[in-house]
Amino acid sequence: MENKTKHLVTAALPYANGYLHLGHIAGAYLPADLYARYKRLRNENIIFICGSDEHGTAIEMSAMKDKVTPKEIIDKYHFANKKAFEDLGISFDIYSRTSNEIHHKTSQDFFLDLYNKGLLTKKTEKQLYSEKDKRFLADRFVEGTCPICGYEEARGDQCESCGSNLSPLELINPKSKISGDTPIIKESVNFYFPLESFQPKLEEWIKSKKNWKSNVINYCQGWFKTGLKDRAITRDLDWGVKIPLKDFEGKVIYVWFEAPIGYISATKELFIERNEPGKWKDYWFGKDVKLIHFIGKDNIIFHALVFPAMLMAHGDYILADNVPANEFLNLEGGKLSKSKGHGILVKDIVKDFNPDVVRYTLAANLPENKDADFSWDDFQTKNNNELAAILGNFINRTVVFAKTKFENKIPARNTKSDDILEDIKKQSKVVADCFDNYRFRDAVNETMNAVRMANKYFNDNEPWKEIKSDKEKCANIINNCLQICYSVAILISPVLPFTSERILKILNCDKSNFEWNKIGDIILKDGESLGEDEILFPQLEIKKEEIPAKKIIAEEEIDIDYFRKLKLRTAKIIECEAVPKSKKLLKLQLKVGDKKKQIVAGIAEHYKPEDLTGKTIIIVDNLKKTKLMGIESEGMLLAAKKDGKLAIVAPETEIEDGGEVN
Ligand code: B3M
Ligand code: ZN
Repeated sequence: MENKTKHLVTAALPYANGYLHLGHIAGAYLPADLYARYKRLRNENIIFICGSDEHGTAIEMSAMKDKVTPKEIIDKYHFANKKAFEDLGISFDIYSRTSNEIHHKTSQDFFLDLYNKGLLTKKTEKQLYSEKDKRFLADRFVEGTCPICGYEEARGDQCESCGSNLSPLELINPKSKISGDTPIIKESVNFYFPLESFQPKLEEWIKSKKNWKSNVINYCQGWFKTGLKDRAITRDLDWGVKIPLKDFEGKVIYVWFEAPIGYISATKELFIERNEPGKWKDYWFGKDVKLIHFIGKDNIIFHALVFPAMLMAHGDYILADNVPANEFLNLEGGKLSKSKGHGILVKDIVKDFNPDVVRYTLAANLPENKDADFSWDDFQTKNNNELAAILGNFINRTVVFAKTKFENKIPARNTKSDDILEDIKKQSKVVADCFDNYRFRDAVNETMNAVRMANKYFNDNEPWKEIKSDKEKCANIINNCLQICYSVAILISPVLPFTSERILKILNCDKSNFEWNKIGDIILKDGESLGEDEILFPQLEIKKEEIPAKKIIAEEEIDIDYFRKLKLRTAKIIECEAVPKSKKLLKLQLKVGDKKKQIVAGIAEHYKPEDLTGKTIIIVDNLKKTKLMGIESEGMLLAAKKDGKLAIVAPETEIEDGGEVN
């Protein structure tokens, strides 16, 4: 283990001021996880590092908006995002956070190292300062008119209307976002990192990266052409890692300087947890280490240029072996962006759907070389036509056959190996080649091709016929198919880790042979009992009108007029019955004042029809008519939901139906 190549895999540290959406996952975390899981299966030495990015003005801004402290914001999102990652099966070895002491210390030491080498330059600059707020107004803390396009709400760092990069001083008529105060100009000293002087070294280094993706190389070339500029690496802010020097109180290290150092701090933390505190150095200073940064394309400059330059400046550290950055994921053709409220949140989708289906749909469609699109139609197709029809079908037909014809045992084989097992082994090499070269979409496709081969073997060998004519031959076929089930469990596990576990359970197997190199081997022993079969991927039928709006529209503030558009009324349930063939739906007949209405509600798992008759509830009365399982529904009842519980919302005291709810 020790003298093998080490893989140090990082995924961008998400800001802890918002929930993760599918765009984030497709950009960095899923490809990183696929890679990490695959490498582990190959018994490679690999650690997979991530954590929350918890500094920067964006976080201070969110705190101010919500009238809470930055600490409250980062705690809320750190734990929510950590859980969302776990629910989606993203298998970090550590999910740390940049607010940890160890990170502050590590970044400060890094800063001091460069400072002591005389590499950092001090510059006195004019900055906007609010006497009322008693602080400098960096980047997003100031708003004013854009000097380029005249947009009146341009931010200190950027105009959202014309896209120009701005500095706070360029704004016409600047105002503090905190108090509305008009700031004055005051001088302040900040430190700069000499990025410009690193350009020749960076150019040479990037030139040696023959196997990098062209989108990343082109992006870097673009920067080289414009010419790299020195960068301010400190800010006049409170929230962040303090500058570890006297006379610099009230200033912090710029978030983009310390966040990548977070990869180093998190590695230290991981090995402290593992009781080998000095071991982090084997990775960051080691000879035979591959550092791989998985990121979205908006972070290329920091991972492919700025951070490597920082590491070069410090010396000793290894540099990235690869930065396989992805393009963007769109949703139903539009851009996924949490600020525009147009994203599917991980925490929501994993509640309603099998996380492996989410992983599979995204993995098959990663924005590796160009932007890609997520659509619910595709999600459903992937579940029904690929996961259920190919993978689920093969596992199911095999174990059901063994169950019905061979007493749920593994029938004895009479050959050592068979061509089909060799073919599956060969195919696993094709898949491996895709993983090794960061071609994850292809890896998914080739994985499914292996399962297609397995289905073809089953079909071509017609065990349902052989069982009547040649039971021994049939036993051999089914034994092969069961061995393939085990191989498939290994093969799919980077993409479908939860399903892989379920297959092992169905096979009644442990993980003692769970290694990539054993794909195609004979693992299961004759005569052993199988577990219980189950349907791995039930058919999905997602109706457009059933996709809850909340999944597409993230929480955003609304004004009172928007709320008033909703006509909420009290309604009395006159009759209630179950909808045949549906686990979730009840059909309700309502009286709403002098109107009668029928609605269909997804509450059958929580209420019995007979318990509801006679109750007064609250409905959205002016919802467009729709059909659920062919039944007309003319409104929607209100119910509260949390942690799998559901409770219908009802008036607190007796009140007539038809009453308006405000
Ligand atoms: N937090 C930006 C982002 O979430 C930033 C990444 C830091 S990686 C060191 O896109
Ligand atoms: Zn503008």
